[in-house]
Amino acid sequence: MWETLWLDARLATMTKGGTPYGAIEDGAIGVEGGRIAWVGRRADLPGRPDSLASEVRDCGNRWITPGLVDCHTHLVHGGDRAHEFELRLKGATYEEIARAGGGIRSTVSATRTASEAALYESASRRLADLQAEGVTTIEIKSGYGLDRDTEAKMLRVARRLDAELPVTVCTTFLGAHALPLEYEGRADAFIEFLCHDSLPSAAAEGLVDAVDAFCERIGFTVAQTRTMFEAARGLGLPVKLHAEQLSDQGGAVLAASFRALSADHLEHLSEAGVRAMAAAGTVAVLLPGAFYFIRETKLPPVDLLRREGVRIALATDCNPGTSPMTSILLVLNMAATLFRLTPEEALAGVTREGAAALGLGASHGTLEAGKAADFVLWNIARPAELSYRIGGNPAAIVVKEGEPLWSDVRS
Ligand code: DI6
Ligand code: FE
Repeated sequence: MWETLWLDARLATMTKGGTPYGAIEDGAIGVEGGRIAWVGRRADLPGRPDSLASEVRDCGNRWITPGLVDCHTHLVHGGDRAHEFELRLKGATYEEIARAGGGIRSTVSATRTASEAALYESASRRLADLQAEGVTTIEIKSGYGLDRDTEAKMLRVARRLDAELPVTVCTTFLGAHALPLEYEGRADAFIEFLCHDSLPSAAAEGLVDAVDAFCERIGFTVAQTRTMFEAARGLGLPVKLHAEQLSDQGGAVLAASFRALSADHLEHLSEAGVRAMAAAGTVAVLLPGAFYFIRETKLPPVDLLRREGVRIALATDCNPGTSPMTSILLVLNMAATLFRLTPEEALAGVTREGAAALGLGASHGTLEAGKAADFVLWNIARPAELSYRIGGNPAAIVVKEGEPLWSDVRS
């Protein structure tokens, strides 16, 4: 007997190679022990519904998708940058503000002074917005501490969100996000500190699932990024990279050479970068919220990524400087409108491909037997509505590991 059988649903399983969206009309999902025990057409159920599960739930012919995955966020941080936003609207550029000691550094000060409890409180509020729109798995980066204790504090908050709330959190160490004031003019020494002190101590505390860096003119060089990646490799940790966001530094090629889980942003990605990612199986994570917010005009090479078979994921990049965004559904709309992804590619980007970008492809991201019972019931007539609408939240019920955690069933 299963615990729950969800009946009378239309499933967007998001499995590859079959019908669009992996759709199953008149579908059913059996849940046992937080996992999907069975999924398929109701007609193929191995018995009468009430003989199969202790609880049978009628989905009212709603669409069900996998739980959504936000695979790139800076959810934990102190303060906000609304003031900087105001300056930018008066003409200052992002790079000018960063060079003048604003930008990331102002968030670093706010994050250093915030207590762990305050960081938990503000991050859980942002997380609640995402959960309401169906996010059940999220990646959270450090990178606003830039000293040993604050980097660890941020990652501890991320781990606590995972432990205390119905969400799966993957943590990423992003010490190489910006150069802190105390290392001004000594970037190599800062990288040394990260590799030999901050990262190993966070890893020893079990706080690190992956290692990231910001490879950019206003961030770190390819050589410094390579040093970070070598330290990660020494600790047995997978890597990913903020690459080619503002300029082409060759970061994606480097990331691919370390078999990175993902390379993210990629507006300035070269053909060589695309080919290297394709060969390495590195997922392209596109972040249309940041593209929109900084009014970038160079588009990521979506056609080339498609042609070379690079998997494309999407995420909010939720951060106070370049993407103060807590709507995963708006990401879908922006990806379709700005990057010309199809609604099916966009939905895959926050399910199957988002899970792949986190190394969770075997356990999350599609509706398949054996995977986590993370899924969302939607008040929509067709899956394309999820990327079509701007505003509004059609999520009816969000299910995390078999448990309905939020429900607003409008008939
Ligand atoms: N790229 C980004 O878009 C964010 N970090 C990064 O490496 C911006 C972070 C910030 O401005 O606070
Ligand atoms: Fe980012």
